[in-house]
Amino acid sequence: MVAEERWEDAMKVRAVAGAIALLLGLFASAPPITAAPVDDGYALWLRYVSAGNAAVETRGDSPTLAVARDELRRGLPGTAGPVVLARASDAALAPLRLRTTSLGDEGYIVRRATIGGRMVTLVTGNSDRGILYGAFALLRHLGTGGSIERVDLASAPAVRLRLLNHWDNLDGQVERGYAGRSLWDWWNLPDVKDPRYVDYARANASIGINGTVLNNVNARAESLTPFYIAKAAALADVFRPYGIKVYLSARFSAPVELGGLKSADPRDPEAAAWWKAKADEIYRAIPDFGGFLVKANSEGQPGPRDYGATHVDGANMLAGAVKPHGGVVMWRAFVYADTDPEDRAKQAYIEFKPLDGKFADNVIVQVKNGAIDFQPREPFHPLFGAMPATPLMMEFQITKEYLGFASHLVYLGPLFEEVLDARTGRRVGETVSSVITGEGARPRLTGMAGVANIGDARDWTGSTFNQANWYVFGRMAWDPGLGAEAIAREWAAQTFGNDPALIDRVTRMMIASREAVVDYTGALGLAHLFATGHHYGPGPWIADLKRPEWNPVYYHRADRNGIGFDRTRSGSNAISQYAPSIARIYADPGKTPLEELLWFHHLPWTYRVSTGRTLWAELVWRYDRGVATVGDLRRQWSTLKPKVDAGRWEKQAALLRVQEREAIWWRDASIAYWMSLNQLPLPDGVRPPEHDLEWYKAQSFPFAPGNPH
Ligand code: GCV
Repeated sequence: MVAEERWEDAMKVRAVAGAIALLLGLFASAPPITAAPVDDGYALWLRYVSAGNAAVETRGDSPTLAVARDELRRGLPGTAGPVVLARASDAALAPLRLRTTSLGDEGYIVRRATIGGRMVTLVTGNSDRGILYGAFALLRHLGTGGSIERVDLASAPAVRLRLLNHWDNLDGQVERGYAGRSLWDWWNLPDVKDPRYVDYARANASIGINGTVLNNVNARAESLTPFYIAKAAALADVFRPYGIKVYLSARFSAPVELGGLKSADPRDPEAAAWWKAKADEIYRAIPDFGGFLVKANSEGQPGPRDYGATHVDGANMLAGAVKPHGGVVMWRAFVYADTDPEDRAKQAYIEFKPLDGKFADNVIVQVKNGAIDFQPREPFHPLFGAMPATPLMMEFQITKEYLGFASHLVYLGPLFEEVLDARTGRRVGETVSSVITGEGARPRLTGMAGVANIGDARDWTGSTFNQANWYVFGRMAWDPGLGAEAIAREWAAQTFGNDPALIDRVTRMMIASREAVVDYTGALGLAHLFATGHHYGPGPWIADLKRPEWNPVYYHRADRNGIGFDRTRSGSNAISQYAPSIARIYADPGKTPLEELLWFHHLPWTYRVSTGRTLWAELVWRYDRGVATVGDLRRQWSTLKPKVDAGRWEKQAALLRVQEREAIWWRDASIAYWMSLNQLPLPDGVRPPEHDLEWYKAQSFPFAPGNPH
């Protein structure tokens, strides 16, 4: 039983109790018989307000149709009138002459229609999965204030692979996970199938997510043993009716570690045969297994380069193993090497660009949104648009490794939108979004992955607002053009209720929150200023780590005179990896957007930026703006106390207190450090840091969550 049902039951008990009290004339003085249950956020955005026994009919029979029907019965008001779920190929729909070709195999139509002489609400698609997505679209329509009498929806997903990437380890720890431990109870699987897996699948299906990579990209070979394949198969069985395929991260050296081979060289027929046999074995257990995700030759992971082979050799060899079964290989482009003195931001492009057009047709290259690593802001990755003959898949990070973990309220919609809308300059009108949706290209694999922020925390993601990041990822993967604000509004309506004033306020808070985290962690294109390992809190002074590009000083390059990473021709020339029209903008500090200025330029502290302030004054101004915005978030949230249940309101209020305190910490620590370098006074009227630099440097957080071990 899920929370909303418990909540509904409890409310029914309360209603009956209230009626009895009223009858006895005791209403005003009687104490409540049951206390209102605390809303723990478990129900996510699937909190249907007027559940009843709506007449929902399915024409045809399948597990997917059954779950679509059950969801509608759970969520539609009893007055909804007949709702019919039918495949587009159903003869009864022929007179309607529906245009279903463009729906593909996952799109849906939801509209009023006369079927068999009866006016009904029709939910249809070319497949049962399409119908399932249509059912959720109908519930969303109602949950955001739409009426069933005028429903008229049609939609198809923009990309084929809409995947969560779980960085979950087999021991239950989640790398960069801040919402408890892994949902997967590997120990008790396959026998114990936690009912929560069904709710996970429902939530994902409701936003169009159709695949999940179960294990960390820093993979253990053991996840490919029969013992773990059986466990993955059990999860696949639960997820299948919801249109969700299971994928696994594959450790490239598994043929050596599990198979006892001498080499995992992709050109070695023995290694290829091992993978083929392994794929066959997996498909026997999971007939619709999606395929492999691979992190190769990156941060110590094994890969084809260990043998002098290329990423193409590695990816194509694995692709050959899954191809007969219809599987895919998602090969990550997140590579950089400590032996390479080249600017880290350039390394993936240097390695992958020459491989364009060489990958097998069931390989898709998975590229992070920016060239470094999921920073609060990064310019779009230069590979987007630069590999026209290769399918590229977006990788966003939903879990907020560098954005205050699960503690800070940061809505990622504006970040996703900014990247997707970026023009590549390579072809007329081309954007990052059109690259990943494959617009204008021959039909090919397309996809978007999000590193999951889900754990076994009761509210799944560590806070109510983090749920919005899961939600916006799914919605944007379905339709990158929806817009961050529109998605925030629909999430707020379904999560907190359809009160326009509340939705306005929550949406404003969400939209403001992204720029706030950029401001208080380091604006103007600064990046990677985080404390070591866990990446929580400021560490711009760190300079003693083994690899140069692990040190914040590598990224900001600040000294007495200036700050920023020169990526123009006088520096690393990373700008040359962008299309000439974009590179020309980035070459000129006067034209580079302020938001990206120090990503591309090393400038004197006294440099005057477009606002009229000096660089130093602008940076300080933005730290203060970030702190002020968080203060404002707190104030806005406090006005919503009467409109939000106590359970969720109190937790968020406490987290906002943490965020305000930590925004101040970030600001003060950073300013103290920059002042130790530039020796400049603070602009007039600006509050000095509370402590001296040594105090900030002395802070340590040995047990911060999510840190790999
Ligand atoms: C899974 C960053 C993170 C690592 C992560 C890596 C990756 O470096 O800090 O935890 O490893 O990205 O995306 O592979």
